[in-house]
Parts: sequence; C-alpha cells; structure tokens
Amino acid sequence: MHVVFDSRQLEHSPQRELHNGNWADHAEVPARAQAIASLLTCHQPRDFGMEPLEAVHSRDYLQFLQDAWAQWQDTGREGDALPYAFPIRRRRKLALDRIDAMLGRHSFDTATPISENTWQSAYWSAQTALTAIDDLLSGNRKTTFALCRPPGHHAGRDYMGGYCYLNSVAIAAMHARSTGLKRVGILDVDYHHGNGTQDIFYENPDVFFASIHADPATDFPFYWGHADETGDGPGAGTNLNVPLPRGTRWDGYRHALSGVIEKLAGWQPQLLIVSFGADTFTGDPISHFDLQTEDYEKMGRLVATLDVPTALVMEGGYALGELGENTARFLAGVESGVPA
Ligand code: Q9C
Ligand code: ZN
Repeated sequence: MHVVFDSRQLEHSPQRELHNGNWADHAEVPARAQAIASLLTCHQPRDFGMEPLEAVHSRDYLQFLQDAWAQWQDTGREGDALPYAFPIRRRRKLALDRIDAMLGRHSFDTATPISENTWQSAYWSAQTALTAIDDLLSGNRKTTFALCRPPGHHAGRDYMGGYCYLNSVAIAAMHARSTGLKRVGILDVDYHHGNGTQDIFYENPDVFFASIHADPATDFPFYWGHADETGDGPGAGTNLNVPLPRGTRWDGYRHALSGVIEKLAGWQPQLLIVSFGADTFTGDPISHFDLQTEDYEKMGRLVATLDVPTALVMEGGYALGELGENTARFLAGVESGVPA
C-alpha cells in the first residue's frame, strides 16, 4: 500500500494527562507513529498550505493554535499549555485574549496539551492526509494510507480535544469535495466516537459520517456518539452512530461493521475515508474492547467490500507493543480485499 508519513509529526510530545483522577504519562506519544512507520515504506507529504485547513477550521482557532505556545510562555508558565476554565452553556461570547481564556474557549477537555512543536506536528499531520487523498485521486490508486499523528477526529471547527488539534480526515474530505467529488463517505472505526468529524459534517448532505465506537454512556467523549444523532437540516440522515458495549469481541464488532457498510454502500459514496484507530485492541491501555491482532485483517477485508477508492487515516491506538502489527494487518486486509 502507498503510505504517506512525515517525521515532523514526531516533534509534538505531550507530557501528562489526567487518568482516573491522577496525573499519568500522556498516552499519545511519538513512539506510536514510529512503531507503525518502522514496518512500512513511507513517502513524504507535499505542502498544500493553509487553504485546505481554512475550509474546515475557523480563522481564529487556527491563529490560536499557532500562537498559544508563545503566549503561554509570555506569561512565564512551565510545562505544557493546558486549559482549566471553560465557557459552558449560555456564557456570552467574550473576545478575551488572555491565554487561559483562549485555551478554554478552544477545547472541550484537559487531555490535549499544547507545547513548542504542537502546531508543526499537527500541520504536517493534516498535510499527510491531504497528500494521501491527492495521491489516491490523481494517482489512480485504489488505496492509500496516511500515517497521521497527532490524531484528528475529536477536533471540531474551532476546538481541540481528545489528543486532536486539526481534523485531518475532515480536511481531506473537504479537499476531495473541492476536486469535484460529490459524495464522500467517512467510516470511523476508532474506539472513541469521532465527535469533531460528526460536528463538522452534521448539516452537510455531501459527506456521510458513520462511526462504530464505545457507547458514550460509559466512554469518552460522553456528549456525542449516541445512536439518535442522525444529522440535521440538509444533512439529516447522513450521520450514523453505532455504539457498542465495553468488552465487545470480533463477532459483535463484525455484525455492527457489516450493517454500517451496508448503509454506506446504499448511499453510494464515490470515495471512502477511514478514520482508523487500533485502540479497539484487547490490550489497549485506555480502552475496553476485546479485538485480537488477527481480527484487524478481517476488519480490513470487510471494509474493502465497499469497493470504492479508499484512503486510510491513522487516529488512536496506544498499545505500543502491538500497534504496528495491528495496523499493518488492517492495511493488508484492505489491500487484499480490494479487487485490483
Ligand atoms: N486518560 C483518540 O483515540 N480521554 N483519542 C482519556 C484517560 C481521552 C482518545 C482519558 C481519550 C482520547 C484519538
Ligand atoms: Zn480513540
């Protein structure tokens, strides 16, 4: 499979996060991407500039991401920039420029720190996804893989969260739309619901967002991902959530995935983008499904039955020892399932 990766994505290295009420080493580490890249032959992304990012994210959010670290340092702080106060429901929209207020306004959790190299890594993560889409469309390929880090699917139009800053899959989908493609399908198989992607396309009838994930009644991000969220306005009916219980094994997962693929196929997308997270693995340190290494190839083969040009984009997956193998098996499954 044609793989895109940029080592500038390794420079972002968040220190700590809250885990069950205690500070823990951050799960989203550079070694994740290295573990996958070391098994693959990788190609450098091209630079598509800011325009495709501006098609998804607000100007003030993009400016905030670029300036936050310098502003944090100007106030003499040590450690990563983290929010701790949020403008919750019915607060008025104050144009505050204090860094602490900006961090709260542009985030929904405290798990997504900004440091010196965060912008650079997030920028190249987005460019990696853009290149994978472009190589798919212009290179006449059936499949490509964007080895993205940091991940993207929790980031919305003007907010970060869940280790995500720029929504690479949404940026890639909008880029595909800008080349004239009418119907873009997104399949999100990360353990967590892709709330940012859902929000970005919730009223958009040209992008179908389908996600299988841990039930938000028990798991992050809690406030999105419920089965009754089906899209709104012109986008009504183009959002599909399938929440599954903790402990789900391959038989339960396969059943859900078959149903989702059937619905996506009925919508007839011209292009499929997969948000792939390997945090559905039984050994994942922050997740609670029960998939085995050999299940990832079956998952790939099932995805390939859609039989449309497919770009795979890396999201989560935190079991460092098995992450490379699980991801490689998924890629192999997709590749062997797509008819040449
Ligand atoms: N420390 C992705 O998989 N909450 N993000 C973790 C436990 C955040 C996961 C709480 C989980 C975000 C892309
Ligand atoms: Zn995840």
